[in-house]
Amino acid sequence: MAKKGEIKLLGTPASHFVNRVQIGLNLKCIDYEFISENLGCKSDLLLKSNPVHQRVPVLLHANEPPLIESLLIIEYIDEIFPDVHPILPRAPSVRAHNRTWAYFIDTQSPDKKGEEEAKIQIREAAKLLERVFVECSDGKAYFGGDNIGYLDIALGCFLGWITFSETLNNYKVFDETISPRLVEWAKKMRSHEAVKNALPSHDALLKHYSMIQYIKPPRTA
Ligand SMILES: N[C@@H](CCC(=O)N[C@@H](CS)C(=O)NCC(=O)O)C(=O)O
Repeated sequence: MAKKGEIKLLGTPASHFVNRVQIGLNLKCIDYEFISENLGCKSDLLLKSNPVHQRVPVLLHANEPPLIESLLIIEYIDEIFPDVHPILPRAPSVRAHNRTWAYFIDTQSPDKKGEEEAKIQIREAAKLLERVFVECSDGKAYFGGDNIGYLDIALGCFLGWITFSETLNNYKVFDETISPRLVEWAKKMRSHEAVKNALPSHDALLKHYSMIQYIKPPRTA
């Protein structure tokens, strides 16, 4: 178990990548210090800890070199704290399968597309992920089976922003007709303590969203 003050997480609460690490730390009951970062004016600590990408999350563990990349941080905490809530599947082939789909999740980026194109991409991704869910969950509640696993964390960290954008755009990312199992999964995830305590509130996201809209250049056709 981590000693008090041994783990620090550098991040911003509105970042789903940071939320991903928070879900992992919560599941493992790891006590950590959250160091809030202002991405508009990055701290020396962030620039020193992640000099190449200068992005959050960064995990600082005692005197170890800083760790970056949310999925790699999840793997790290799973390795050094293996006893409480194992995250990665044990079988190498299942691990590889999970990592493949986590990579898929992180490479879906509808940001730069038009609205209709983005909706089609989201729908196609939801269809695929529904199939992956059915395959991995084996009739149980999570990708990880009875417990939240690697893919649950990889996808679940987006639930804050998904809920927010569904309200804002009146559009369902996980829809009963396309991904009924994922609708159930999302409900279950949102009510899990480890997830609930990591996801930002609607108001926090609204504040962040308004700020981004204010500084973002207008989209060109
Ligand atoms: N692949 C990275 C992505 C991290 C990332 O994009 N972080 C964003 C916040 S959500 C960030 O720090 N952005 C600041 C910047 O790019 O300057 C991960 O999984 O940790």
